[in-house]
Amino acid sequence: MDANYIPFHPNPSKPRFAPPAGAVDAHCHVFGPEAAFPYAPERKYTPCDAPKEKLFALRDFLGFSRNVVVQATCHGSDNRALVDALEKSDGKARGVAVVSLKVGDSELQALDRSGVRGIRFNFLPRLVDATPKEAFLALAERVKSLGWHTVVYFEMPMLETMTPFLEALPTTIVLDHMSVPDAKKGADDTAFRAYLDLVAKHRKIWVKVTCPERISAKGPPYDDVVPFARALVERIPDRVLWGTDWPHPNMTTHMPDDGALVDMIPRFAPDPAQRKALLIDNPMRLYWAK
Ligand code: 0GY
Repeated sequence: MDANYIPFHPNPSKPRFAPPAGAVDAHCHVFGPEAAFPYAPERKYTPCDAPKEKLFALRDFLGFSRNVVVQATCHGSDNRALVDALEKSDGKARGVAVVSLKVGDSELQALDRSGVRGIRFNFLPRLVDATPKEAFLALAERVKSLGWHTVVYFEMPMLETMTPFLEALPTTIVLDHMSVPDAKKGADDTAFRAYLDLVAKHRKIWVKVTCPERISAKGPPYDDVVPFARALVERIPDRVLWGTDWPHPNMTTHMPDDGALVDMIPRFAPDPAQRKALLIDNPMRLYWAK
């Protein structure tokens, strides 16, 4: 399969906003390189190679200190590219893996030693074939004893059917990309208000205020996404995370400028104390506790 999405931005702008020292990019990926780490046969898309060296260079260029590398579906449950990145990061990266339902305890323990701190459950039909929720719950029970959390990726129209599952999960939960609200409806929409109430009620639920480029109905500079992120930062300041989502898989309309994404942070979190929580305290608590 040829690569079928737009490559990442070749030369992002230098952000005007300087992240505070110790800031964490808490959602990004490494892809391949394919010659060393082949893509999964069951993948729904083939990315361009986005190797760890490029990610680490981007981290430094944008002014971040650390990365959380999240396993994407194009690598399936083969976490070798992820583990390689963690092991070559000088302790500056932690990971979120995808594991098969048959994963053994020794594999989970090895992932833990490499710096994995969570597993990801993906509910997007365009990215994965469905897994029964009971199977995910059983996996969550197993990783709980390692102190790991679960990252759950679903989109806002699924909120009602996802709620009992989220309530049943025994771990801390991190929701990807604000669960992709409908930007056209605005942050006062009933569904997003219900979402805010749900995440405020359950202290185990965290949210990534990421992916304006995926959520926006208007495109750059993604003004229509700011009210969603801001509402979350205000409502659950100690349970929000921020990340670039580099190299932005499956962007078909345009490729974001990572520097411009960093420049959105003060709009999401206008107060320096909010930004310290978002960029340092929260991700450090979740990913660098041990
Ligand atoms: C993301 C989002 C996407 C891709 C994946 O696992 C994946 O392949 O998550 C997407 O297409 O929305 O988290 O980068």
